[in-house]
Amino acid sequence: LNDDFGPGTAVLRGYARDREAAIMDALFAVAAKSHFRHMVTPGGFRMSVAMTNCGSFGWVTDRKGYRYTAVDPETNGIWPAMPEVFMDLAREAATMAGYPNFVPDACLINRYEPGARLSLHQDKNEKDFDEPIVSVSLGLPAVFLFGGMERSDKTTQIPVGHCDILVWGGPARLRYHGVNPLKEGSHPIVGGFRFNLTFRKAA
Ligand code: MD5
Ligand code: FE
Repeated sequence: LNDDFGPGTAVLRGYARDREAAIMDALFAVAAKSHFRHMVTPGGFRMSVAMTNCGSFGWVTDRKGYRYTAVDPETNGIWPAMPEVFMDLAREAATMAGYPNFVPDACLINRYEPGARLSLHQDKNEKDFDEPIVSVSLGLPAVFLFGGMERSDKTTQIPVGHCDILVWGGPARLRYHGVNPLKEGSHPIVGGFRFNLTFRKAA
């Protein structure tokens, strides 16, 4: 399988297209229960990306730090269940990429509006870094920044578009990454946003 962006990575272009309508329906059903919100970083900055979660655990940030919780702090109830169409897609993509045992227990849903960005960071709030992360892009195109093991390492730009899936595991799992500010546009199905489903095994 292709690992154009280095060992442990796989890019599945357009892989989610055969179920894009079911994915968008499920996404909006999740967001109707646990709404998109702009979380605050430990340093006090409001994130430009709006987020929600589904699954047994959800990723949150506030003044106290970054962590996974079983309860949505906005509703004080559990996060919405992970839709079957999400789980099936994540497991298929992971299997295609060489990770046949991936069973995510968390799906962070990121919503980018024009200008929204994600600065360079590592994902390290999960318990086991041997578990991969599966990322599904929906809607407006974006430029993904893929760095190295240090924040100062040079980054490569990866264009990501509607229904593309990227899988990050093994030696790629802790590489720095980010997303450039989203450009204005309108996607025929998704409208003026980019959504990203980020499947993890948190616990
Ligand atoms: C996004 N989201 O496009 C990205 C997709 C996040 C986040 O980064 O933390 O919500 S996930 C990309 C990712 C995950 C784990 C490792 C690497 C990339 N990597 O090694 O580059 O909204
Ligand atoms: Fe990340």
